[in-house]
Amino acid sequence: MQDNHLTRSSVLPENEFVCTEELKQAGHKLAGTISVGYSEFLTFENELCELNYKNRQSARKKIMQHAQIGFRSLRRTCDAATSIYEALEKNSFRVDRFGICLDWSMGYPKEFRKGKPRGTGLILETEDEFVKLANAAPVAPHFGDFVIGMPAAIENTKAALQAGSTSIGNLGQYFTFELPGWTDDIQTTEASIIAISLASAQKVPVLIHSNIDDGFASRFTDLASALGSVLLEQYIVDELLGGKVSHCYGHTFSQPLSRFAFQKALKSMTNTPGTMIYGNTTAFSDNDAANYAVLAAYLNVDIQAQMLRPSGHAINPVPITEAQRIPTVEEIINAQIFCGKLVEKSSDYCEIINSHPTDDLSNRLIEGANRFKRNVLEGLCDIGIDISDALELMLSLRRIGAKTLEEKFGPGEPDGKAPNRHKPIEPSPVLKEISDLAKKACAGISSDEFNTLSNSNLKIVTATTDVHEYGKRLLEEILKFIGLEVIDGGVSVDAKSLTKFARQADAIFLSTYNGIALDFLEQLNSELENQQHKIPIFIGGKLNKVLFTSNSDLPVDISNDLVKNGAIVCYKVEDFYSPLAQIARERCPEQNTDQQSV
Ligand code: B12
Repeated sequence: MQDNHLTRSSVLPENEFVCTEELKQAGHKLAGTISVGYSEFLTFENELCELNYKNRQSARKKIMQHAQIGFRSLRRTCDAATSIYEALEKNSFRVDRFGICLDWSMGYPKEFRKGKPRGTGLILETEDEFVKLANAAPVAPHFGDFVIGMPAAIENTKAALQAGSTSIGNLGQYFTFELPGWTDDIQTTEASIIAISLASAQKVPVLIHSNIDDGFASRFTDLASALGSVLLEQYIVDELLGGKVSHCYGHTFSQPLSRFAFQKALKSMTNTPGTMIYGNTTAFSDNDAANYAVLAAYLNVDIQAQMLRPSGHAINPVPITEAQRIPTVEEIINAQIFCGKLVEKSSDYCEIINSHPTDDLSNRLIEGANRFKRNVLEGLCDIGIDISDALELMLSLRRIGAKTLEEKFGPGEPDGKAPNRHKPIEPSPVLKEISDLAKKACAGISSDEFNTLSNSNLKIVTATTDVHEYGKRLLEEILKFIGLEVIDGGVSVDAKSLTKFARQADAIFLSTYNGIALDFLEQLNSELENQQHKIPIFIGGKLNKVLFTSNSDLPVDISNDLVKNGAIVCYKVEDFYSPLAQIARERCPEQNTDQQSV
């Protein structure tokens, strides 16, 4: 939705929807035949569900550990689960839960999956494979992504429950993720409501997981809005659908004080234990030693927060190689042992911490979050959205999107100069990180390139192939600094839509991370050829792919293939300066001569 003037017909032009009550009933009916299956973890721990386990450990102030596993093949993932569990046990540590990273192609219903773009994640073909994976070790299986919130929500939730999982997500993804070629957001919403109702009608509580960084949080400019999104999801899942939503945050929380305060605020707003706190992975670079410092820094905040106020979240030591590639089993084990030891060695830090500044910030966040929730619900009600109807509310939030939601309903003081027109209660650390990166990159442009480009009138369309949009935002900041016109080609675009934007532009800047760079480029080239539009394509991000012929299942670099297909490959933003300046010179040789003579 581009239009900032909200009306019911601009948000929900359809006349009527399936009644949410019917969807809830459908979920409850399914619960008559689908129930939480055998679980190696629950049997080992003598518990009925992960929620009970989390509450038990929190009461003992025992800090839990989460490990994310992200390989393509089932065999490799099962072997990894067993080895990680055993290695930690041998070292007297415990990995409490495994985050299972399904591939995004798993988000399509099975009958539509064939031929769809694949990322780098795990693909499970049958329900038995879910069971095998979930029980590869006595560790809680967390089906965190591409289950709830996706078109395949019902079938994937069924399989996850039957595999003994009692923590299933990811509602955050519902609000922001697009599957290429899938436009039926009503089906996605209906399937998600049925899946949430199925999970919530189980005999034992099932956590409806939501990673807010996958959702609106990473797009909001204010941490109070991010916390407000937690309240809105609680309203939808707990109040309207009778479930138990459980939140994860962390990727983008790079400042210790706000990371700590956010945990406190979150804890005071819910009785349901959180799933996990994600690592501040945006701070990793290609320097291993520096990455260990990043790991220790964010883990220590999370350890102290859990010691002071256990919120049931497991903490997540992300392997230090994560920014470079999918980590190996050994790297996951090292990070887990590092974490276990850090917990052991940091037991009474909270005694030396002055918590007043965190308390203040936490209170400001809570106040702002409540205001945001109120503003959103009242604002939607005013334009005729039935906010007591989960389907209408979910669909409206998704279609309106983070930017407009914050512009319209942001909790801070109105401020025309602020990015989303409100002065943030507490600015999201992402804003500062991107602007720091932009400043650094701008320092690297030569005055000749700067002059050539800023006088060139080139128009650049920026876009991403998937949810990762920081690279795009960074590029936009730099392009605007240079004085070039930016056309927003969108986030998670498909090749066809991008081609439309490209017609008004002189170059495409594409940022891509999910292992589909080559397939996307081939489609884009063919769309551009159909339109007989020749335009340079700059491409950057994570330029890899899991090859069909691979026997390692790990993604390999495909930069050379991208070059063969005509793209200008950029490993860092600075790589675009010289080739773009060259394009500017070729387009307008006179201007170039003028400049040289200045
Ligand atoms: C932040 C992040 C997220 C956030 C994104 C938030 C947002 N709104 O953007 C969230 C949490 C949502 C997320 C989700 C996922 N992520 Co992620 N994510 C990352 C992370 C930590 C940082 C990427 C980033 O934005 N960096 C900041 C940018 C500014 O820096 P940069 O990437 O170094 O880019 C530089 C250059 O490449 C260049 N550049 C980038 N693009 C372009 C384009 C042009 C034209 C030019 C000139 C330059 C340029 O500019 C930068 C500065 O020089 C990386 C790991 C890492 N540390 O890199 C994983 C990573 C990219 N994610 C990954 C995965 C698998 C996922 C998920 C599929 C996981 C899941 N199962 O849910 C989902 C995505 C699902 C989907 N449908 O898209 C993998 C990709 C695996 C691969 N291809 O090998 C990574 C590498 C993590 C890993 N090691 O497994 N993620």
